[in-house]
Amino acid sequence: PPVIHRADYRPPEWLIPQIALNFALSLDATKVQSTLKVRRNPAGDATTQLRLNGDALEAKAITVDGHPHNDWHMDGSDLVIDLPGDAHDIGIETLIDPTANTQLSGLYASNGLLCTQCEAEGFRRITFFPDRPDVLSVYSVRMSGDKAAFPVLLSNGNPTDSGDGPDDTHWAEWHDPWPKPSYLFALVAGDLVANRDSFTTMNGRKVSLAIYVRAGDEERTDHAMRSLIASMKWDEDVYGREYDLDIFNIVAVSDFNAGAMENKGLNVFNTRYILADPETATDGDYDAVEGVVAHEYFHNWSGNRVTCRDWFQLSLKEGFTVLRDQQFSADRGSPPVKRIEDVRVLRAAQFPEDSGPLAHPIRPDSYQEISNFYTATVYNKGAEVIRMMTVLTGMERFLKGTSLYFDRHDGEAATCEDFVKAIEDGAGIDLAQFRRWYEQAGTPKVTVEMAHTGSTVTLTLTQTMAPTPGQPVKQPMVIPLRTALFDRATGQHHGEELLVLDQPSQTFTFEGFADAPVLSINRGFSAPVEITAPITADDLVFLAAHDDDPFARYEAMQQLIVRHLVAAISGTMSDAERAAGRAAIGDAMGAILDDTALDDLMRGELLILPGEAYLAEQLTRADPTRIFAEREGLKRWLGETLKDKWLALHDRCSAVPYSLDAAARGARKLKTQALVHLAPADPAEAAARAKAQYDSATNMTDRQSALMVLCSLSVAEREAALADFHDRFAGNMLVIDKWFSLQAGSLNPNATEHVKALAQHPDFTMANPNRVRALWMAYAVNAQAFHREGGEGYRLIADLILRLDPINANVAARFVSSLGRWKKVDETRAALMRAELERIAAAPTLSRDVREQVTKSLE
Ligand code: B3K
Ligand code: ZN
Repeated sequence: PPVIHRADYRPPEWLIPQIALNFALSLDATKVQSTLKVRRNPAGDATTQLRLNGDALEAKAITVDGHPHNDWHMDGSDLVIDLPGDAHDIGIETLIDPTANTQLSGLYASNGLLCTQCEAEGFRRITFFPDRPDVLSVYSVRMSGDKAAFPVLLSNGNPTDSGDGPDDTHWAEWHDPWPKPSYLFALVAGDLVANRDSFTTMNGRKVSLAIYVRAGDEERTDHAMRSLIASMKWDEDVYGREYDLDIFNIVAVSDFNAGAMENKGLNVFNTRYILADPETATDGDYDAVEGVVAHEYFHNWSGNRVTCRDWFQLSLKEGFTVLRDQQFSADRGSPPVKRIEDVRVLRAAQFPEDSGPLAHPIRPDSYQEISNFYTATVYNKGAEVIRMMTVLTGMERFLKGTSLYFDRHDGEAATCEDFVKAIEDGAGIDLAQFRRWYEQAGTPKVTVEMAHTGSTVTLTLTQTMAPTPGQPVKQPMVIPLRTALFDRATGQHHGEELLVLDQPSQTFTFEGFADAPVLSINRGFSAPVEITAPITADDLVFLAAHDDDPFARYEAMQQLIVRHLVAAISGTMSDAERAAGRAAIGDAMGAILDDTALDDLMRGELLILPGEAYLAEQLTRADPTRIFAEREGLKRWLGETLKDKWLALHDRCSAVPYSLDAAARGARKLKTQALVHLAPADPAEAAARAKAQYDSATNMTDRQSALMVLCSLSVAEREAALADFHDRFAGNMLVIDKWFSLQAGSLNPNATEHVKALAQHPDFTMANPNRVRALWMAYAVNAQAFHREGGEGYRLIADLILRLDPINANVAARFVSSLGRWKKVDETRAALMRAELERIAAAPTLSRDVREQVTKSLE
């Protein structure tokens, strides 16, 4: 497949100021009549041909300026029309089968509903068009269809007219006044009910809000509606952004490749990010709904009003919008807890990307299939890069920069460079060297040395960055590190300072220290880097108890455990060292369990053990089952050693009644931590408590965590609870997805056997991405099962990829990275993983999506 390079960007040759679309809707034969006003782009290359992208489309009838036109041909899947003049009206008819569209890109059917997903290149599966984000058009849409099958007809913008047609049909017309790229087009037709509300904007515009779902689901949309209203207000208050249409609609569909989509005025969501009530959604689900609703709403400015020039600029909208939704969620809840959660995601999902075969800068230089670049790097690291700008400038100056950005580029298709320039101009900062964060892939490593002479402390910071594919040599980055030096005696620090490392190596001095201080560095995770610093285990225990930056407390706890486990996994640890290491961790955890000044949500964060993926990142090459065994061993030891405290904690928290406030959520989080630590230490006690918690649960958080613990144990209560859960929620597929995930992601030694059986369960289907992810993604990240000896886990995932690829290439390609980690595991496993990648590569037909990921993973 061809490689597309960022450097090859050319402006479009033709512009399409207006498009009118007329849909004759039907589940298996929808007729699309498209009328384009095309104008030669003065800034484009001269040509007499108009190239319109298509994908699996056949052109039925083509007219130019109202007359049938024969001067056209197909070039691959593109339609190329010869045009004599500078301005024409083009008419094109296509016929599509939404039911046969299992890729869920373009126009497809989901349970009798018709809906669209056009980002990135789905519009070309609906009609022929210059399907690139820098061609902005005003859309007029007309839909007609059977009244009973499609009582609700929605598109972007405002409804302008509607009426009845012949033979029990009806029609509706919509007009979107804001020019937009084709990836933001949307249409929904089906039998839906709406939860309605309204929002009055800062300038007094009343906006009608509606969340459309299947009948029966509307009771579970209140949280999403509250989140939407809060997002609209927050974007006004913080970024000064007002909504710009009279209506804002959201539709929830159960078959969806991604989480949600920010189509102008008509967001389409995966049901899992809309529906929530206490009985069926966990606290984590509530947070996810709030975060994704906000994210899509925020795209109205960061993405829609200012869009991307080309797909290499994806992080322009995604990194910035992730930062915005993170800031919003922090403001709505606990800022430090939110920061810790975001860093945990970054370390678990993005750091491995940066150190693996698919590493790419947040602004990639090339791609074969753009769908493969909706990654943790573009999204989450993209957000970290912009967050560093806020660290360097302060929020107030940063917001001057973003206001300038929105003003300067409103209505345009912009680049990452435009964004950086606007921050430079608006915030008054030089980001020349900082731009390397857009250019270089990889996670920088910073090594710290500390010297103390007289009353002077000297810190020497050195940065390095490992080579990544296509980037053998790296240039030094700008790394802002919030730093404090603590007096051991007083437990206080001398004021936080921002150290900006921009050389390969740099020295910073501090005066006034009679004794060598304790170093607290990268506080708040001010830079997305790995730090190696001379902080003893005692210092980490000190920081875990005393640091006034909550993130730094968490980080000290993580480092204490990471260091211990890394030494244990590497086999460089004596029994005495193991005992001493465990004792230090046990003391620190005991102190956290006893600390009355801590709120329970934060306490929960401090008690969570570092994840296996992050541990693997710390090791050049490791046996994943050793990582698992050492981590479980420590958990068991903590369960035994602190048993009374875990039991007391579980008792205390079990007495807290259900509510969504922070204290009650904190209590639920701690109940889970208590059971998780007790399970390996005293399975009978943990099983009894988990069963009681399950049986008396009034909410999904308690029920799911109890079931997770039961599921991990080989106890009698396990089967009964799983059967009860399935019966209780039969038909509610979002909850059945939890039932699949719990079993597939379980610590249970028979997880692989369970997964193989579940793949045959009547509730499982390869046609639904949520179901596929619930079972198989949970399995692919379950290290002890996926990496089981003999390579069965690898074979199962390779089989899945091969079977899923023809059905849904986008989702299939997401599974390749699990096999692509072969360089990080022992050689026996590496060979087995490679063999599976080679088996996939040898398949006679592969999608571009899977082909690109597999080829890169084998290099
Ligand atoms: N912009 C969409 C992503 C769609 C995924 C396309 N493969 C969701 C989001 O980031 O808001
Ligand atoms: Zn987004």
